[in-house]
Amino acid sequence: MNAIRVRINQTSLELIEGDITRQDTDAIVNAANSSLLGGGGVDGAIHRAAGPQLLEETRTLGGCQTGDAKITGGYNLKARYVIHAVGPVYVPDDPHIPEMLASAYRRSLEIAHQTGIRTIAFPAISTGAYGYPLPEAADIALTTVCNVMAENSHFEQVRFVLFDESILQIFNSALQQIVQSRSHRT
Ligand code: AR6
Repeated sequence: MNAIRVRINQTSLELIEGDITRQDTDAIVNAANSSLLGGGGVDGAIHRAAGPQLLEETRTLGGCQTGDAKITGGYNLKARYVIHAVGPVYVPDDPHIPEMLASAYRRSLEIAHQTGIRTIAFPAISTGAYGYPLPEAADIALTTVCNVMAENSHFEQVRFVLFDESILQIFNSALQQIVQSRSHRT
């Protein structure tokens, strides 16, 4: 499947299969943990690609709460900034968990806007080590981002970089449903 693109307000929303560390957007988002000291998955890949200066900077930040985000430089990455977002560990039937995942996306976009970032790439936060089921996580991620895009037009491009074709398919299904329900509202 090729890239999927929709336009909401002034922003192009794009879904692609790929590696988040290789994106040339102004910022890439890290699926971090609350220590901000690195880990596996996206976090490990970003720290390896950015180089040791990234850890030097994240050490100074005092960690980050679940549902929040903090920004650093991108060092050896193409992206100028990394926004470290902390998603929740999935717990079935806990009503706070979806809100914490939405908050991780919202806070990343708030910080990006405050920094003047116009293009940003997200991974599927919480869907690896943190165990969030992909269809639910995709719906929350895309609904949150689409709502921010509908409210303001600060961003030129928001890109989701999904690690394989099956994750891209799940995000695409969620996006088609959201786009349909939005078109029924107007
Ligand atoms: N580019 C894009 N997506 C990727 C990449 C990549 N290079 N590598 C993995 N994915 P995860 P989490 C996908 O585990 O669930 C770390 O140890 C992967 O297929 O990276 O939020 C942190 O330090 C999955 O769909 O993040 C935390 O302790 C998605 O990215 C913890 O894991 C997220 O998987 C965070 O867990």
